[in-house]
Amino acid sequence: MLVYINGKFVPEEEASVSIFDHGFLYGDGVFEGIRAYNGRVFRLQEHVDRLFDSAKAIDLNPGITKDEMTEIIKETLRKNDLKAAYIRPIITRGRGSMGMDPKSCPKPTIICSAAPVAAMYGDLYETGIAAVTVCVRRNAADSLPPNVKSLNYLNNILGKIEANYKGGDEAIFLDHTGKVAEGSGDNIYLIKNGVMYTPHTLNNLKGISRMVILEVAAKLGIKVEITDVGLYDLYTADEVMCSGTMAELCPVVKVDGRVIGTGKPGEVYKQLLKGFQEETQTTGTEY
Ligand code: PXG
Repeated sequence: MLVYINGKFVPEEEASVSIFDHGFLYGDGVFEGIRAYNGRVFRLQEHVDRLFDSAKAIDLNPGITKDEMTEIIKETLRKNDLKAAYIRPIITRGRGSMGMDPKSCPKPTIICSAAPVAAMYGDLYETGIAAVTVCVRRNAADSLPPNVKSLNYLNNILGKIEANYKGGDEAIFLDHTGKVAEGSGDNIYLIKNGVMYTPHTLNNLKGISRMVILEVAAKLGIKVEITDVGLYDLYTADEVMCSGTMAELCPVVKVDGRVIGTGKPGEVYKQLLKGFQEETQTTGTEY
């Protein structure tokens, strides 16, 4: 694979960053996870906007324009002749001295790589996944805001480790006040009596798949309430599901051992999945 790094495309074996890059030393940087389907990048502009918003939130000047970043993403796909792929642009604080102060980093590092993808939950889309809530809380909005897609994913990784030990396919994070936040790499929804509920984005990432799911729900005439969600709401839901660029839309049929609804992917899930797939398969930016 050819990888973009600081103005050049090089074979991946030759792409390297300094061990003094603050992205490596401190997780000081931001990234995106984007998909291409059928030769089109899905919601490209939204991803580039979020990348730049993440950078803004951590006071990181990318040193390139959004148009330039957009072109780098498309060129990475063209150079690797990929029609369906996962794309990962990264902006780090760049090389600096030891010591966390970003003042020692004059120039950000810009990277973009792409690779073929496999469904994140394998065959589990047919049967649904089991999720478990984890002890570790989602970063608070007044710490590292969960809206920042930063290179520091340790909060998410700690949740994932805990879910692995507990035998869950995915972790569900609560925030510090006990409200449901999100999964380790996806947003959460529940259906009760035909209404869809999902948390506000103060305690989770403003998922681009989430935006698409809300659009699809509106088109289907499904009533949506963006509101606080508690454990009780999840345990007593008719359906639970999660969405993300990697996860796409995935049914959750167990939460903390409680069987959700019938224990099978529900009817609302199936309708939303169809609408979501129509979007991913037929829309996007050509390259
Ligand atoms: N919450 C979190 C914490 C995420 O990391 C989402 C929600 C869903 O957002 P999008 O915009 O993708 O609908 C994410 C996205 C990976 C990987 O490498 C993780 C994500 C996306 C792509 C790749 O594990 N998470």
